[in-house]
Amino acid sequence: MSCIFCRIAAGEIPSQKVYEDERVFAFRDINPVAPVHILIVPKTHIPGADAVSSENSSLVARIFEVIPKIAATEGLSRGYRVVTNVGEDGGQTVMHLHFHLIGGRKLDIMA
Ligand code: DGP
Repeated sequence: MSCIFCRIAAGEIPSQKVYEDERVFAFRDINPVAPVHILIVPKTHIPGADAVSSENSSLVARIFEVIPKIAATEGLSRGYRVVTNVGEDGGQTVMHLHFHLIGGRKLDIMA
């Protein structure tokens, strides 16, 4: 298994885990841009948001069920941002679907 996020989700590479269930894994970003910066990933490999289909979209739904739970645990009652980058122009550097949960400060307007 060569995908780094597959290996993190499998526990093969250490991470600061914040949530795990049968299908979803969440851990702190190694390069945080805000006081709270968590990555939420499916345990199953999906290359990116451009590879979501009727076959795997239930995993995305599950991730969006989990996000508010993590946000509450992290104390993000004032709000937060959920971002997924897609492809080179979108700034995606890890080709395993992941959602950035960012918060803990007032965020700038996005470019
Ligand atoms: P993106 O640019 O959207 O593909 O985001 C990838 C993010 O993944 C980036 O913010 C840094 C983070 N990241 C990359 N490698 C690791 C790692 O090994 N551990 C952790 N915790 N985060 C990583």
